[in-house]
Amino acid sequence: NLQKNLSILSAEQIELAKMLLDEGQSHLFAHWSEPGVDDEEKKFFFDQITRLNSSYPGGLASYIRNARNLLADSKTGKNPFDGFNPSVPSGEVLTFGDDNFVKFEENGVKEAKNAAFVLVAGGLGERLGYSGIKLALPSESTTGACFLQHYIESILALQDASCRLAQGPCQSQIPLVIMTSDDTHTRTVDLLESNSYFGMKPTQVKLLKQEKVACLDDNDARLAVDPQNKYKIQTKPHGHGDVHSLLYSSGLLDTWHDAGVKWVLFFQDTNGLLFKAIPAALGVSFTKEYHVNSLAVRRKAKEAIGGITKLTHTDGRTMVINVEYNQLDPLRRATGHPDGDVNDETGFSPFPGNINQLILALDPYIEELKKTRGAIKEFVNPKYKDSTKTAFKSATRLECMMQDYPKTLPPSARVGFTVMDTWLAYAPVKNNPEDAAKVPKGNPYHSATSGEMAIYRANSLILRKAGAQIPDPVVQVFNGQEVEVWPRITWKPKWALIFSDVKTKVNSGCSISQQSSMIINGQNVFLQDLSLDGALVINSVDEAEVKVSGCVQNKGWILEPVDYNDSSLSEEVRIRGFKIEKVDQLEMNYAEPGKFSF
Ligand code: UGB
Repeated sequence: NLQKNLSILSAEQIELAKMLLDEGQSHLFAHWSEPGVDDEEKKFFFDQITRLNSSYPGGLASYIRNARNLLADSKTGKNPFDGFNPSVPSGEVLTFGDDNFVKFEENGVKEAKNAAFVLVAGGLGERLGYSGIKLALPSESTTGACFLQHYIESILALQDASCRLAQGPCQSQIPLVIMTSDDTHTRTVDLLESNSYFGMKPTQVKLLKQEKVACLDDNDARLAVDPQNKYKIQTKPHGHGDVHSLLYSSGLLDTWHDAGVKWVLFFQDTNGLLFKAIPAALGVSFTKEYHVNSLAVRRKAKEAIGGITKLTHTDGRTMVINVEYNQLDPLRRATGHPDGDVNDETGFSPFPGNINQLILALDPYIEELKKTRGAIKEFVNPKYKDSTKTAFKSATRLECMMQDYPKTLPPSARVGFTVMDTWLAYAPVKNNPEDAAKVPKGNPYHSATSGEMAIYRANSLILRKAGAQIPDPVVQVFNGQEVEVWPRITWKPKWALIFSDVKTKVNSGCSISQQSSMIINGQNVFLQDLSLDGALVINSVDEAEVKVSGCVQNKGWILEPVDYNDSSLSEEVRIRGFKIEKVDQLEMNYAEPGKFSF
């Protein structure tokens, strides 16, 4: 069939066709029509093959060969950790607010002008069941600011703070790369454009779109033909590990190097707390000269996040790497720990939980990618029809994860990690309400409800640590999840990035009741002996210096539980299980430069 169609193909397409035949893919052409029939579709087929070929390091032939090897390993049940013994690695364990933490934060802010940020946002978040892109989801409901707005405002605040500390002129514009996919690209562009890039210069933001990879029908790695279209290969996402090959092929890393960038910070799409942990973690990377620094939190045994593990091979090799939660338990059992991954006397697993926030030193990163072209160790997870492992229930594909980057590094690489307080660093929004409600008691829900409540808790605890009187939370149930409800306090990142900012802006005479809400939307706002029982909103331009004191009391904003199934409500409200009823508030606006007291 292909022979008959050769006349309509270009020389390049004929080369690709030969490669496919050499790699055992003749079935792809078995049902092709005669020349003159479906010629356009045949061109589309080769357009797709060209894309699949160019977007994979080493091309489609490598993909097929890698797949064959990994599928053979999977069939024989080869243990990817064969010969490795897991142990708990050592890293930097930080406690919010102590001297060590404060020192790292200050170093981190200084260093931020030399950073570039990379946000992986190609995932659709099927588990969350939200129909929009996750970056557009409000991170909390007092301001309604979405995750992307919060991230961009945090990066801009870091940029300004870092430049203020620089000796001499500083024109730094921290670059932001967002990795998208066909599932998220257009909506990410729309979100940025319709919001004027949330204050960032459009040239500061680059989008890199990841391509999906070919699906595989059998253990011989025969590519799967789309059931709806015989001229199309079925594809599925390859995973967030693609970010490394995309950065490499984009040429951005060299541009950054030339511009003086030293650190690349990778992060995920829905963690509203993350930027509270970034300055200290960057300070650790800088101080310890880490080539790789993974942010981690204490993790409950069997909690569905990967564990940072030291693997020591019988031949002496060692690496510090994330081991996914479903592998850590069997690995422990297979290496003399019959209980598997269990909590120790602290009530947590001794293996810190990977939150997939990586800080890489740029120069060694570039060196490594020159060797690997950004290819990351892959895995395959076929669902077999039966125990003979000869047929799949549905087509599978290779996958890769960004945190597997250290797997190819030489032993000389300085790979470390930084454990942060969970309340400060990690509250992702990943699970839909029904699944969240089924999470075992004591384990985190990772839902829109818990993600929002975690922001209020963190802000309350930070103010408390700075000396303000903040009462204990009350427990409420939303969408079947029991959560702590603290005062609903939010602030713009430029108000306070690090603990010492908070300490200069809040004095110990302040008190905020549990029913209160407060939004600080301004840079130079100082809370002095403020007593708040109600709702207070402060809006001020950067050139205004506002001192807020005295007693503010009003009916405030009420958290009202809502029914998840109430289709009259927006999806954003339903997935968190409550809405904020704005009954009464004091709103103060300072639109002019000057000094003001209230
Ligand atoms: N993502 C992409 O950009 N492209 C893709 O193809 C897939 C995802 P998930 P996951 O935080 O607790 C990770 O689906 O992969 C983006 C770690 O592997 O939310 O199940 C996507 O948009 C795990 O070790 O998470 O698990 C999102 O921003 C643990 O750290 C990000 O990748 C876990 O996250 C993560 O995708 C966690």
